[in-house]
Amino acid sequence: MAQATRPRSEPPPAPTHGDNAPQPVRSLRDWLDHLAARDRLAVTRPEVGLRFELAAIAKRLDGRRATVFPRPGGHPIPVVSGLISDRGWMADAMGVEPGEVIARFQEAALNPVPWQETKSAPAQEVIHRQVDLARLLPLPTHNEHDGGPYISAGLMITRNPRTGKQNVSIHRCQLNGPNRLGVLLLPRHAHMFFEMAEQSGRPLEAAIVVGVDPLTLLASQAIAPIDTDELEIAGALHRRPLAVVKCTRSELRVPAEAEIVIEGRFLPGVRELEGPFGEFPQYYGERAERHVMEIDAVTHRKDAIFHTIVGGGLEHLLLGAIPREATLLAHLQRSFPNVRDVRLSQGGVCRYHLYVQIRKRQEGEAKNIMLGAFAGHYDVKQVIVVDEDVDIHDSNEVEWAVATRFQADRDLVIVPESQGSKLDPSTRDGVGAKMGLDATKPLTAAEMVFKRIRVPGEEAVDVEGLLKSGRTDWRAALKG
Ligand SMILES: Cc1cc2nc3c(=O)[nH]c(=O)nc-3n(C[C@H](O)[C@H](O)[C@H](O)COP(=O)(O)O)c2cc1C
Ligand SMILES: [Mn+2]
Repeated sequence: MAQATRPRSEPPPAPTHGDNAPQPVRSLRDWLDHLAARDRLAVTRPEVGLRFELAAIAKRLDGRRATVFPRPGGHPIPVVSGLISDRGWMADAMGVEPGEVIARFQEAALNPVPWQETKSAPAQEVIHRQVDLARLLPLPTHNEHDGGPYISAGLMITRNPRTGKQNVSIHRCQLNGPNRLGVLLLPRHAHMFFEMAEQSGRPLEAAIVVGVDPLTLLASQAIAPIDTDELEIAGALHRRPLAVVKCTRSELRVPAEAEIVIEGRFLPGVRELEGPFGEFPQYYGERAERHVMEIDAVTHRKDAIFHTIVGGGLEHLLLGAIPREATLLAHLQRSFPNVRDVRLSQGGVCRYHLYVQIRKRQEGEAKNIMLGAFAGHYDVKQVIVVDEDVDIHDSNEVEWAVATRFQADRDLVIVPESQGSKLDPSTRDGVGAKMGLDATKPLTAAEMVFKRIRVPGEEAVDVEGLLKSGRTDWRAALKG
């Protein structure tokens, strides 16, 4: 997509953080260019159907390519999905090595960069005050039993009614009427602000920002204290202040480079049915009475792009995993400096199963570490602790450690009836058990007992050079 417009008051160029160091990505369009240059972007034929067909294609390409859908369902605004399919892609977006992603996120979360306001913004090139969302935007329906078309990749910007500080989070938004959305607000920051507003009988102003770069999306998932503005974490990830613009109907500030902004407010005393919706554990989030947002205005770029996240896809999983890993690692390392790395496994829906790699110093400490991890986030349901010779980025390695270093009568910890994830259908409304597995070697084991087999020279040997290229005629080869 051509870069047709630029903000008139662009922030100054960023200071570099090293000679020729790769720079963080700053806009959705730059990111699409980056993906296209690496053969990680697919463009479909025009007019793919918004109901299921679009999600079906995005899902099939999940993990390999992001997808651009021109004229989806005949709508002039294109849709993009699958912006992050891989942790390596997020490293590229940050401008760091894959092994540095967690540390970079921790650094950004600890050193937020205040945003910079601009007067005119690409996000407001076109302004609609007569709002019919289904007509203005290409809203897709993803899963078989979803309650309707959804906005699934919008940053919900709200403000603390008491302090004025902004918050950013992502919430599923079901189309409930031409200018009404049913929104799932789990009890975190946006929900808290809404309760403050509702108690005084007032609406809560909100803006939904669709079409931002992957770092701003990631920042929205930071597990930060209340009154930490996640747009400032986005600034830190960008290594320069994020340009923001004031909304046309409220005091909220939104990313100026965004593709689309939906302005409105949550209504006090109003609830409407929302759901079901296909969620990250690969099950449906239930249909229930939820908060309602009424929309007053939609603004967008002249040639706007709409972003959708297919529930349970890698984009959804990784956006949650990276900030959680950053928080869990920092949390564990405060008490256990010998914790080296953590990983929320993909099979554990990037939320429930945590691998912890330690440099073991003391028998029994793996069990203390498990308990620390359960306390670190209530979603964590299973913790496997391994030694530093086990690669926790490879689930097969972790399973091997469990297979050969773990005995259930001695190395298993179960905490019954504790708080878990309400989206885990095996819990009783979020009440379930925790399980910890100590798969570390005993410190006192005789050296040869846990010595991993190794063929000397296996890594170094030049196999390609030694194999005659493509030759399969073994009889002729043996004759010399
Ligand atoms: C794609 C995606 C969809 C999400 N949907 C919801 C949702 O519908 N409701 C919700 O409360 N949280 C949802 N979340 C999680 C929140 O956005 C996340 O926990 C956020 O960090 C909360 O911000 P806060 O701590 O500032 O309140 C979603 C996250 C992602 C990545
Ligand atoms: Mn927050």
